[in-house]
Amino acid sequence: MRSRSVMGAAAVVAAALGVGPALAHVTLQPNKAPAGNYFQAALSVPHGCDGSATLAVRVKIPDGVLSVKPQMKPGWTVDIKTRKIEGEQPKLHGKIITETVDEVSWRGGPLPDNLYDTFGLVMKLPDAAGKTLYFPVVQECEKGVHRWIEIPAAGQKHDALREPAPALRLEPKAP
Ligand SMILES: [Cu+2]
Repeated sequence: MRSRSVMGAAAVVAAALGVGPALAHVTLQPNKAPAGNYFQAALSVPHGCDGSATLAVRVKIPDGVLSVKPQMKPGWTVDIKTRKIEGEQPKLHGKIITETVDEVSWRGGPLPDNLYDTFGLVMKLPDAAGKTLYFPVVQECEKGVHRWIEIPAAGQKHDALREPAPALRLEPKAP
């Protein structure tokens, strides 16, 4: 199947760059952050779908992540969907937060397969050191789609998945 050879090629490029195979997929960079902090990261899109250009990148924001702002990108329109916060509602700067960003999508480009691009997010992280947050992404291309939504089962390696969801490891805050 051709997609394996494209992924294979991306993995070779990743290896040549001295980075892990996972970086040949859509990932969140950086992929570690101090728990509870405000944080800036970007979804890195290193290839299209089976050689086809990327037209849209849609990401689901995990529970507990607040104050999300996507990056404005010339040539791309940004759509932000929100959801009501169920259960205990957090306070930020003395204000009770009842709604949060649920999903962000960038549509436009196209981003050709032989180029990479990044799609930025700023956010407030939950105070949950040791936890890994997953940001499932759907990458729509001119032809085809990649669903980077797989979450490793307990003990399973992220790299073992075919379409792993971008992950962010929350680390203890520096003392
Ligand atoms: Cu890949």
